[in-house]
Amino acid sequence: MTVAAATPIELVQGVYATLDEHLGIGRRRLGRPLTLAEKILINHLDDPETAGMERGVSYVDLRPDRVALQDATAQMAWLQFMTAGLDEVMVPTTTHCDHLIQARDDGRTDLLTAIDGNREVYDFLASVCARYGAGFWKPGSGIIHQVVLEQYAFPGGMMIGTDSHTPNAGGLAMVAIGVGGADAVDVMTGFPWNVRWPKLIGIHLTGELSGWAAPKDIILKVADILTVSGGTGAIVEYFGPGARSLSATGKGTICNMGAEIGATTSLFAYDDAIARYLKATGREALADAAGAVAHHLRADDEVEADPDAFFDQVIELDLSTLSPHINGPHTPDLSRPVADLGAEAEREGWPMTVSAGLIGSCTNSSYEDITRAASIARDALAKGLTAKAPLLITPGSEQVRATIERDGLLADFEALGAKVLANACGPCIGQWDRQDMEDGVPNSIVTSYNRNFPKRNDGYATTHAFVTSPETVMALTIAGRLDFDPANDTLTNDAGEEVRLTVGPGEELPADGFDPGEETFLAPPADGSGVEVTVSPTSDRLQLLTPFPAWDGEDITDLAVLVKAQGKCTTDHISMAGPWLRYRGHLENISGNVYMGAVNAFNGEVGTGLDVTDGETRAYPEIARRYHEAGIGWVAIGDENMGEGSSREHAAMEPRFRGARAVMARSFARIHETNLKKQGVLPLTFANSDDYDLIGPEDRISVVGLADLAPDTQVEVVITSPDGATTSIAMDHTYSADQIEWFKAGSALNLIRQRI
Ligand code: MIC
Ligand code: SF4
Repeated sequence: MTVAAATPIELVQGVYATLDEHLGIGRRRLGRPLTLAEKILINHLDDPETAGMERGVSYVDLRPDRVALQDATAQMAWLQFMTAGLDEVMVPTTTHCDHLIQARDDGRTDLLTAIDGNREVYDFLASVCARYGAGFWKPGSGIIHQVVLEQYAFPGGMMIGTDSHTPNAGGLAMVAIGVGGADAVDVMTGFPWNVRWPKLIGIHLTGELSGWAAPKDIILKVADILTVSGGTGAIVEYFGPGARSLSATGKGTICNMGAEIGATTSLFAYDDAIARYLKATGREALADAAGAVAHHLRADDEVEADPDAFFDQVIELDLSTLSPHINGPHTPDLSRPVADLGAEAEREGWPMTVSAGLIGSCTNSSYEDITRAASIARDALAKGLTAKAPLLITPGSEQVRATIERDGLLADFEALGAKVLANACGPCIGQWDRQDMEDGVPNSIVTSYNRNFPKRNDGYATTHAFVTSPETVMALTIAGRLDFDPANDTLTNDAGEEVRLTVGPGEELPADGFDPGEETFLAPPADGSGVEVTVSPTSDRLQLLTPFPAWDGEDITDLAVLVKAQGKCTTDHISMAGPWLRYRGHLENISGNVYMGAVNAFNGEVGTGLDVTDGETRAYPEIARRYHEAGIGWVAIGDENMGEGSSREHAAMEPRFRGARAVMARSFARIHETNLKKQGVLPLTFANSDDYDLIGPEDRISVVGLADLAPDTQVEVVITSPDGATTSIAMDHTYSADQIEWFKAGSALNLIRQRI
């Protein structure tokens, strides 16, 4: 397997070669025209003739074209892959070093500090890639999704990535799906990838954006309409004249943040804007190949003419009337027009002063984004304004950084006092060693990122994070206040005059082409069998994995309730990022954070609960460790959309490692539910949502009749209260017949090992 710094044209041609035949099969079997998402899925089915295609019901086997891993999730993925005993990856795979770089001083200094501090992990990832034939993108190369967009994504392709924002590549008409590491290992070891045939949401875009409105505002508005769980189990397909008016990178922004509505992925059709982007990023041959099959890379004409006949839900958005939006704090779907934020902040008591503005992340760091934001910086300076709050810029990739430096755009930001950070996730994932603010001080920040859960950026629960477009971040940072509406309000400049900020149209692509910047890719050797991969037994950052035990065939009885979480319990609550990213390759050490952020439903406290062995109150990770050592099995109880957010399988592996047998919730986010299944923990949902209320802190839980576990059946759960009274409730599950084998084997990986 040769893995280069680009998708080989032969791979793309291979995918296009089957389109006629496979789509013919799909149209015949479904008896109707097809949407774009259906076309790409059908073309990647392991067997298009027999696969079930009942939306939200059938499970199907798919054959993705590529796999992408980022350093914080790649470690666990590779540690799992290594136990499979293969000599090389079976599908082109790349690893991207982006999450482990902490933002503090400036790009260069921070990068060198990270290379030094993470040497062991980077060496492991570089060697494991070389050993097994994968491409390695060094620290400094950029954020996985930006690099994938620039180098690997292609119209009509399908990829999976161990990061929830993998759908970013939907901007180039690709079906790109975020998964846990165990899913990636399925594909890397040559097995198909199993997923439920998705529902389809169509978003019909008409009109055209103008003024301060940006592509980001489309997804901020969609998040408002669909909420953080409205896309669960669905692919979101954007179409209509408004879709064709957006740049490829603008489309990417929208698809990227589709993760925040729980969508399986989002995508746009291939069009001229995508062709322009492919050409500008050196992929003329690919643009030509896509152009030749363009009719297959968009929905059939009937779909746009009568969308209700094809989608489970259709949303209409007129871009001409869409105003700039801003979402937050603490959840990405709390949305309103920028113009209304001031009044709401006043009412809610959110700090009105902006304490920092942050531009970049995988969501918003394209050339177009930067040119628009830089135009505001230039305008402000020319009008005698300065930024009232610190401004931090994280370029999405080395290519974007080198290009915006060459074109004088970084200088525009720096003239306004901005700090340019490394090409990495940085403050987007809690890797922000924030010097100018202390924990406990309520403050507001504005970012062009996608997530804003508490503690997400600087680790402080008292920071209120609002997500918005780069343009609005600039305006609010210059104004220094949340109650500033750039379209209507004025600011007082250093001469005492009232001035109005303006935003330029931006440039879709650099007129002088992209500057690739420093070489940051390492291709694997032709034969990696001699490469040694070492994991020190004394390392505190990497630990080889021991397989989880297989199911013993018995019912699971007498489980303690480790945690009953109330309200939001995202993967950040279950396995915090920031400082804990350090232990992403060491299962035992990272288990020191398990459920640390969960709100205890019995008393509202964060991160602590009752240890039933002695009645003491302790931190959840501590109780989990004690139960583990005492051999006590346990359950975790969750509310709605349990495990929302990240793809990190640590949120499933840590509970599994510490003895969780089941996680019972009102509902689950897709990736977390799958991760639990893959690692051998039963995800069960309350058939009657109010049954959540029945569970008390000292109850014992039994899951009975497991020998009869079968698709489309319920599971009986018996709750025994301390006085011995028992209540029996029904719970639902989403296991397919194949997935039940994962449970029986103890994990999906155990099954792969048996099959190889
Ligand atoms: C995120 O944005 O939450 C992350 C950090 O990129 C995660 C992946 C991780 O936890 O490593 C994601 O989105 O999947
Ligand atoms: Fe990185 Fe943030 Fe994007 Fe996640 S959302 S990949 S942390 S930049």
